[in-house]
Amino acid sequence: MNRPKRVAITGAAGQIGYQLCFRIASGDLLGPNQPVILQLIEIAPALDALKGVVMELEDAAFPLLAGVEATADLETGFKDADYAILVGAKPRGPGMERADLLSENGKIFGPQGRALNAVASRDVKVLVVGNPANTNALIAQANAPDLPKENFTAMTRLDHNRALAQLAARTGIHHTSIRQMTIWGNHSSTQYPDLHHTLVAGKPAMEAEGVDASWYESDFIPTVQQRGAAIIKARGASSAASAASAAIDHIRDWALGTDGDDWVSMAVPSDGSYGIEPGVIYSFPCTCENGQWSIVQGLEINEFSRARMDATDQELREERAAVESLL
Ligand code: NAX
Repeated sequence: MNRPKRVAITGAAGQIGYQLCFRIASGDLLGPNQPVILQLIEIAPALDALKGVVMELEDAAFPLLAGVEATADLETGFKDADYAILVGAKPRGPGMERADLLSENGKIFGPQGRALNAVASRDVKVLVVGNPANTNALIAQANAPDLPKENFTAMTRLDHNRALAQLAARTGIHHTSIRQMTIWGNHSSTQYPDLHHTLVAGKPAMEAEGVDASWYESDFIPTVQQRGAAIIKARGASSAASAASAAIDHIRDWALGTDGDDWVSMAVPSDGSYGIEPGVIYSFPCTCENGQWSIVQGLEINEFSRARMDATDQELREERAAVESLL
């Protein structure tokens, strides 16, 4: 058996954290031959609830679970972590402006970045799920100067998977036969789900049965952008199992590699590719190999896409400006 990998999760007693713990302990993150140690982090008032999660993990007797720790102390929780999934965040309260939300979250992600910098594995791979995820990742990254900048990412994989599901439903082709889906930009309503490079059963998605410009612009794009709100309306609670599943997809593909000529959507530090502002954490089409992601290069960008890619870039620049003092 391999040496156990340490996976830290913040917000571990919350609804996404609760799903993540059991999926990871059962081997869904790193495969059936990789033992894991879970390092679960919560704020002090949630430690009792977290104790219950630990008891359930013990009771599940997972063969791959080599240990569980539960703590409210960041340096204990991130010690030697190989992976850190940052889920706990401050939700938007009534009347709260975006700038307030960003600065409240800065108070969480700044200290978390500093703790990762101090005690995590020097190659810790970080995924931020807690919203506003892209800019929270930027804050954590800025506070961890000794760690590789490219190891700080944010989650748009749920949006990617939602886009696959919508296109599969429209075309009647199973999502496993759809490749090269792209979400550009911010995990917010400005995100741009792009079908211009997507293949459905090997053929261009924009020419697939049931797909035309009107459906794409007036139905597909807004449905993907607003799927989170539709789930809240139907379930009375925000997406949890699908969000945890997407977080697992994100880390698994990053660690173990993407499939052949397919790619995935990951929010990563922009290197200026496709004219996007360098430094912002922007969702690009990415391939992964040997634990490293790379942005897919050379895709042709038409005018329609350009305008939407720039709008979501603009939003990320504004978010960055709003948290400048924390960077
Ligand atoms: P919950 O409110 O169920 O759980 C959050 C947990 O985080 C709570 O148990 C809370 O005690 C804990 N927490 C808060 N501050 C913390 C801190 N400083 N350190 C450690 N733990 C802390 O929320 P849940 O539904 O699990 O959602 C968590 C976050 O994911 C939210 O910010 C949400 O907006 C975000 N999402 C992001 C998505 C994405 O695609 N990027 C999709 C799903 C989800 O909406």
